[in-house]
Amino acid sequence: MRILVLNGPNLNLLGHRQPEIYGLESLDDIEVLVRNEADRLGVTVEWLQSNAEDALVDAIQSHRDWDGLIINAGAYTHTSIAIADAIAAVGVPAIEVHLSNVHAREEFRHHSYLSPVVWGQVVGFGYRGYVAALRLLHDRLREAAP
Ligand code: CA2
Repeated sequence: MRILVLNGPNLNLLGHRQPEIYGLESLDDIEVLVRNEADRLGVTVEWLQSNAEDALVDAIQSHRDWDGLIINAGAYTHTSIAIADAIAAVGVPAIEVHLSNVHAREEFRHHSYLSPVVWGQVVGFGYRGYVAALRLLHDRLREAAP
């Protein structure tokens, strides 16, 4: 099973600023935790971060034959029809992750263009949300095609 994990703009800054919102872990720390869980589950993970919307769209397109996608699109969550279209177009089952509880924050973070095209969201659990999303996607994909 191959799962792409995509991280959007500014997530490379994690661990350095606003730890009260996003936690103390860096994106590299989270990658290690996800890779450890992936090894346990026997899942191959590709891990990418980009600040550029087009690079995120390109990554989704070029992994069109992968089994699953975990995406924290950062602020593009709230703005990007292009990323939503790419997820819908490739048809790869996806889970949306947010470190913070976006629904408890500013109004503009309450809407996600991605939520209609993903299986579900994991929101507000910090780095644990990535690990949970990996387990959830793995379990549901195995259920769909054992
Ligand atoms: O909670 C999340 O995971 C978000 O996707 C993070 C985005 C934000 O725009 C979304 O509304 C919710 C922001 C990522 C920026 O990360 C930073 C990390 C450290 C310092 C500043 C920004």
